[in-house]
Amino acid sequence: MEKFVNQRLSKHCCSSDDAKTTSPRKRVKLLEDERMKWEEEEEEDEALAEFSHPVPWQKIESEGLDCDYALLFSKEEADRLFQQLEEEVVYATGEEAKVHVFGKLHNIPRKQATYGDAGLNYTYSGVTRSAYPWTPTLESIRNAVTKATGQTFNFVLVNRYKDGQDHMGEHRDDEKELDPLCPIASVSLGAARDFIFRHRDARGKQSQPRRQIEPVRLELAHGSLLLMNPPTNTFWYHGLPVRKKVLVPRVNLTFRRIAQDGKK
Ligand SMILES: O=C(O)CCC(=O)C(=O)O
Repeated sequence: MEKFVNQRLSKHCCSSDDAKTTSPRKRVKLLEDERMKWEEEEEEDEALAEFSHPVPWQKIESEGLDCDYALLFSKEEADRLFQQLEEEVVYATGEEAKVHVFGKLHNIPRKQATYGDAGLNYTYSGVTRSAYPWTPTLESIRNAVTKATGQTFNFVLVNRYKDGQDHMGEHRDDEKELDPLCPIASVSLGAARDFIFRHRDARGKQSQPRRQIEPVRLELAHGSLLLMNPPTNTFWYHGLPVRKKVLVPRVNLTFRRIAQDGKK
């Protein structure tokens, strides 16, 4: 390693002419500057190596839809993370577990929790939720997602589906406080579930959809990461339909970046 460092330093640094004309003190200074520059380059290389962590990304595209999908965690890692989340996450109860639809409070067909950086709020489905401080497991999953994508996140919405009866209706995550340039990173643990995107212009009555655009159907596996890149959530709704044959639970984490004016 030292040999390599020296080779790189001598390549960048003092030619034999420099060596003749530069004072020893100045030469030491030059060498120090070069070493620091080299160390910075080395850190950048390491960071890039992390982003090119061998995640076998799969591209999913359609008109205005841009997603990346990968298995981020091995089965063993995903099993362990699922168990840890079952112990750590505190889900909302009572009024906190309801959403506003057409002016009325409704129970939601799953459990929810919100975690994130101090002072962050998120408003969706007519309710505002503040972030609990990150748990160790949520923070370590967030860091793994950042390593794999190069994106940073300050908030996560946790959804727990006890079985295939629990579900989520079609919606777009297009709230104004979300950073529009940041993808939403969705990590799934537990039961594999179907996940369906529908273009906003193809919604409406089945008999008369406004435009014929095929829905995009995925199965989100245990340990998977789905990146919904902009502008996907402008044009496409997504939802998690009922699947009566699914008998085991699933936990989904959607990591988001809330713009700082989303703070209290
Ligand atoms: O559970 C899922 O995969 C869907 C989650 C979702 O759509 C959301 O959090 O907005």
